Amino acid sequence: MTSPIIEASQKHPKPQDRTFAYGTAGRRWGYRSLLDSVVFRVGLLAALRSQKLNGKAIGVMITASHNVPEDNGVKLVDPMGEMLEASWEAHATSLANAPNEEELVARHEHLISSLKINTSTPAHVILAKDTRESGPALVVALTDALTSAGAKYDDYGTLTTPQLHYLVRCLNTQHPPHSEPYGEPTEEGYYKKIGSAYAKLLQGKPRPGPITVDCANGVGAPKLKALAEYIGKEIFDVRIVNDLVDQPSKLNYQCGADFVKTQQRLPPASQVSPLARCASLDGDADRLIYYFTDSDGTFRLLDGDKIATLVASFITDLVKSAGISDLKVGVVQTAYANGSSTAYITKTLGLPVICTPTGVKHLHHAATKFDCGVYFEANGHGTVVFSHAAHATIASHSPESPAQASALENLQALRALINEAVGDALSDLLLVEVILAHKRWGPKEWDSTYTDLPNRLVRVEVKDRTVFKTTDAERRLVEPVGVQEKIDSLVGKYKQGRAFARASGTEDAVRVYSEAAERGEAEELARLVADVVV
Ligand code: NG1
Ligand code: ZN
Repeated sequence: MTSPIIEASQKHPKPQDRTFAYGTAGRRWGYRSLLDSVVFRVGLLAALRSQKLNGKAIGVMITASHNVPEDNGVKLVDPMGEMLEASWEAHATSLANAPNEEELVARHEHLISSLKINTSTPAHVILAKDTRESGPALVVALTDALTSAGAKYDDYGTLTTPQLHYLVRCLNTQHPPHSEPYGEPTEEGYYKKIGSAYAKLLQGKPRPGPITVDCANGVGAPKLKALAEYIGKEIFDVRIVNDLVDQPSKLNYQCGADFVKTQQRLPPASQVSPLARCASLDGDADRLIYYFTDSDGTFRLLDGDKIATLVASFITDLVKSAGISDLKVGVVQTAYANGSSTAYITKTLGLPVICTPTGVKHLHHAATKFDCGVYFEANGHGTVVFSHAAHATIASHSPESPAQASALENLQALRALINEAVGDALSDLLLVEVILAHKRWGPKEWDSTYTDLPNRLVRVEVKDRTVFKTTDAERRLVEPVGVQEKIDSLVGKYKQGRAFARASGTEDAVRVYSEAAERGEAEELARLVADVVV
């Protein structure tokens, strides 16, 4: 008898000449025809993951984030809304690379026995996609796999990546031993949760003026509209640009968080007056960056580092004002964080900083070491996580004055506003708006907290990026032998110089980053390091 998996898999055959690997942020393998078999096989793994975890809901998101419209990708979401446990990435790679149906079934069965999976446990998978043209066909590959594996699934249609993470966490916290559900497991529940926390935090505060948000022509546009409708124009006056979701070729084109961060300029569609607050999301709305033009027309970027410092300082003040003394706030960054931000956090805010390798899974994990861990990549992906102890303290602390009581209430509302499961551009946007209103700051006051060191990021094409091996949170190369010494001697020649080279986890290239006291020097240093690497 042919197994249902073999039969279903024959409709989604693997291209013979390809090898796939689970990347730093899920998988991005371009073109739909290549991804069809990958998504099918990820579906099989999602069902196994759910069975392994006693039928907990597992999420599958089809998106390629900030990448070009022709790309697509697929990511698994673990029960508490986190990214897939690292040890399972190898299983994804193994299934994705099985050369034919028989081998796929053999590897699938091997996983069942080696991971001791009880296949009579009902599996539950929830799925969503972004607005890419290839999304619907990939959903067919996914649901074919889930059906063939006998898994129950719910298709939530088009969502932002963080909305799917939110839903997974809600579904898995509805019942004991969880004492309170994360939220209602619906899209409306998401708007309700973060929208009402936002309204609560703005009570008695100056109404924020209008904000222009570039939605990268992606899924963030309709979702931000829905959120804004829920909250109401009175306190959330958002002007949306780049919302052409019915023109898939426009996704992330000349717009979006990645465009603005790498080009350091306004998206052409944004026509804004000086000192007006602007923000950009990426294609699946998990990254957020702010910016504005100064009175003299200069473009000023308020990136993930600026968001992290703003959030960390606000929470620190709130904790203090609430009279809580034993809650340790810390910040997690990567090597791409601007040196000025790190100095500001440690010297001015007096908070500890941990540096991790690139990729949010590393940052998220390190952030859980603090009672309150704030993590952001410079590119705008990040959030805040609270430990169990911190949640308990915030829920049960007794204030000793009306001022303490009000700070505590704000801290409690902040917990509801923040999407702890994953970096979430919509929730982060509301968070920044709240903090600016509380501080009575415009973008210029925020920007003036510290001045970024001039920096440069370049992409270097190399013959084989796998020969580049790093240590010290990717800040130093151990291989190829001798290259780090050359970088060190170059860096030593520049005032406030810092540079590193590492292989990209998502593209076939090496990235070189440099910083120095002057713009020209930062650029020269990047060029020289790139020459050493190539
Ligand atoms: P790689 O390609 O490994 O540098 C890029 C970003 C990461 C992260 C991942 C996943 C930079 C320099 N790198 O990783 O921060 O966002 O993509 O999307 O921005
Ligand atoms: Zn993204």
